[in-house]
Amino acid sequence: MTFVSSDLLRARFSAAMSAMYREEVPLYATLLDIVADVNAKTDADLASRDGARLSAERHGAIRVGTAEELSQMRRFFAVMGMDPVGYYDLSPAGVPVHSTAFRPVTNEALAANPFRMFCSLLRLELIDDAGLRDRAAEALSKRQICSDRLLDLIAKTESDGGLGDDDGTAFLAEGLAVFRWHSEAQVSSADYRAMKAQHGLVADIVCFKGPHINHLTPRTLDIDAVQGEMIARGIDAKDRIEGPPRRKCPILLRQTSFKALSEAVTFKDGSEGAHTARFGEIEQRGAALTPKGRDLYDTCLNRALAADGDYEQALAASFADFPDDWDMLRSEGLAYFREDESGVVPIVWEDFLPVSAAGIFQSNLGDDARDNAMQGGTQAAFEAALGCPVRDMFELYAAQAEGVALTA
Ligand code: OOG
Ligand code: NI
Repeated sequence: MTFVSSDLLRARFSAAMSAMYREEVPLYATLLDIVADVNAKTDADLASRDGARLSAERHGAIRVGTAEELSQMRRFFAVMGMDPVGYYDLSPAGVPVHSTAFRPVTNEALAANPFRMFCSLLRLELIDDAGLRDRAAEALSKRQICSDRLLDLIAKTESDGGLGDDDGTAFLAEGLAVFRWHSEAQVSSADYRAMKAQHGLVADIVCFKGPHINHLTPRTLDIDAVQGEMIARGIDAKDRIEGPPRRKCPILLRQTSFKALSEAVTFKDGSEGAHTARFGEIEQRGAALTPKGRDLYDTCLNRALAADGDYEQALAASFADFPDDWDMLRSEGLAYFREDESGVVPIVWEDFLPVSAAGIFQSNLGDDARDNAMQGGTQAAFEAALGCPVRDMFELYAAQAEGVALTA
């Protein structure tokens, strides 16, 4: 029996998600056009190295409601060679979820297709109204996000070690359906309003049949150019690019998005309404930073966030301390590098940034961004729900840098 490789399944899944989202959110198609134009014109340092993977590259994001759903997602993404990497607690920013990212981890798998999925778990315990919390838990307990057929195919992969051609095709079709948008809400309009009043994310996660994909994000080589073009075309773009400032040597991740669209919804009582959750995002990826580099990044970013006045200026000023030269980044141990045919190259950051993620969440909730203190989440609680530990991103980058063979 020959199995379809997990790399191929992941590449096909990523392409299928993109095609589906293009139909569901037409502005995403516009965004892809802008990104393709800008990338074609950009002769950035990273371009030549990542050219092959660039046009197929994207990440997505989903939000699930229960431990069972999260562990099903872990098993689902494992079929496509995607492991949970990192733990993100969004509660300091007033977002009642904690998260991980499912992604490939080896140099080879990343080169084949780097598709990642940011996956958040609702922290139901943060709903303070006990009646509402019970109604939310009940709505979630009634739904099954994966079809029986999909669960069978996941179990088959786990026992046999892979899927044949036909099963692989069925797996992708059933998998795609999990993330499709459903306009029929599973709750009454009164419950929807109550959940939305609690937090926009509660309504988005609890009220629908499944964890609809909430954005897909192509990678650009020049995010300032894409942002400028979005504004020129009158697209309702987020006003600030998250992450580090523009630099000669890009580091980590810069992100911006266009605001979520309003989509028609029918409630269980037959009434009609609208839901605002799904948007488009663009990212520019740079070099992965070591723990030392990451500390320096956090220091610079926090200084800019705390400053008064113009944010862009404060950001540029505070990052003046961050070396913007590949040799210095390397000699000071701030970024990860590896050797390939073209010499020593920076390793691409494959992960996410909690402050940026919070900014993306907040700009797309369709209600006022909140900043309420919330009880922090714990990695242990998240991992208990997930059913395994998350992988440490710094260990993965160090292994990539050393050319150590990693086991998926
Ligand atoms: C996820 C937001 C985080 C990113 O790129 O930082 C994210 C969400 O809105 O569900 O995707
Ligand atoms: Ni994103």
